[in-house]
Amino acid sequence: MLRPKYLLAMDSPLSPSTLEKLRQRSWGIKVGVPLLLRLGVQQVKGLVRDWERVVCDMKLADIDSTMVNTVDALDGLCSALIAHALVGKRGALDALRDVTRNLNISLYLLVSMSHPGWDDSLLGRGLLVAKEVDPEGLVGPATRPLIITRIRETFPSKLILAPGVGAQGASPGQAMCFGADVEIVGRKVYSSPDPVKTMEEVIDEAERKLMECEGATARRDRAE
Ligand code: NUP
Repeated sequence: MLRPKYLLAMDSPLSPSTLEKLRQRSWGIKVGVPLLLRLGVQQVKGLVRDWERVVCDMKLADIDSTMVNTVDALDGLCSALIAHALVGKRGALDALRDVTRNLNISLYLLVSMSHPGWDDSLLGRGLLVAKEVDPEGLVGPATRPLIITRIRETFPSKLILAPGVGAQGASPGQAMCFGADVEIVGRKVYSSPDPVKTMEEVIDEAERKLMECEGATARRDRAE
């Protein structure tokens, strides 16, 4: 079995040596507004230079020209970019779709959020917009795994990323059991006294969970 895939949310800077050890254990790194405001684009670029996947979590939700301008200002930092699906396609995500395609940046659309106040009556619209825009991936809440299953049913073969593991209460591996490909973990790792050990523990726990749920699926399939 492949090791569970983790995207490290680095919302607070980690030392280059710790980061290098985490790189060897992670699927990718996610950077966003707090880190970019603290360090600036060029310094962040230096920090994540060796990472194959750098996901810029700008949660873009604006008109077309402002979103395109933001991509330009990111100056080649990102291999993937997160935007809100809810802003819709015409006059917004259509231009972002074009510019990310031209620059070979993956576009991940956020269709449901992990915090308690998010209203999932909006999910239908988010999924509809995502169908129209055809992103490379979707972002949905590890904290509500049944929503992950709905996203998976709508997009059987697209990448699904799930934030909320650790500090927000989702347990490692749960979202993957419900259909996510990659789980996102931030504070639990970067605020730990030993981030590398904590990341390993998270991945080990996810692996055990996945073995359990894949075993359960196989038993169910045999019973049918
Ligand atoms: O719905 C979302 N929830 C969420 O936490 C969408 C996100 N992109 N995130 C991001 O995932 C959030 O901004 C943070 O960078 C990361 C989760 O971090 P933590 O709760 O594991 O510290």
